[in-house]
Amino acid sequence: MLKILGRANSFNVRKVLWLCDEIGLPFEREDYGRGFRPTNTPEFLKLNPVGQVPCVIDDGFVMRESHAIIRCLAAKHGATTLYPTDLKRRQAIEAWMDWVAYDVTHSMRGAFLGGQLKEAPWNNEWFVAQGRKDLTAQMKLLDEHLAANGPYLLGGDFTLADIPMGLVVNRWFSLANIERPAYPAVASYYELLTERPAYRAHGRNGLP
Ligand SMILES: N[C@@H](CCC(=O)N[C@@H](CS)C(=O)NCC(=O)O)C(=O)O
Repeated sequence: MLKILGRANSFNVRKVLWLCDEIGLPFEREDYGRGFRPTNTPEFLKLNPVGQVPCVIDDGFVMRESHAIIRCLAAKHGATTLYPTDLKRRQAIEAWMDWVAYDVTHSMRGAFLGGQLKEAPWNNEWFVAQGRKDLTAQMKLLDEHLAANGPYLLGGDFTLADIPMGLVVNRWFSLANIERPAYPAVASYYELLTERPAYRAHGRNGLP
């Protein structure tokens, strides 16, 4: 059975848990990461040299990086609506995933890790202000995209791109101390995703 190493409250582990529930893939999970078993031991680093969760073991095959993991599992299990074989559609899905993994994650370091959790080194005043500003601009862009092309990122179908973005949107609405403009298409997207049991279990589940 698929083994997921990582705490269930981790932003990136939650993407894998959501995908597994979404496609009905059974798994076992072991708690690793902050507050649980350490990820800097030689044993864990042999599995994931960057010492982060999630790390997933599929019949002896070890995977790391949440987006690469969910793409691999969706392809392996023939989830072709979530991750189509058509290369143009696939490219559009991966583009949104990469945007979240790089640009939006960077903004959230300031807005969330620094501004909300007050974690060093992200709690630098300038970095927090910049993260809030960038994240707000990114949510505006998302709002415009969804209003014109929604209700999901790729239009009518829920795809793999909506998994990282669903986590981002949940975090956006969980942020305190931020001036949050009303973005109606983002709000509707949040409600639409909430209809999915797997999102309620791992995305909009009370955690930021
Ligand atoms: N790019 C990586 C980022 C993974 C990451 O940042 N994981 C965090 C949890 S969300 C982590 O391992 N933090 C250290 C810890 O929990 O001990 C991915 O997408 O998998």
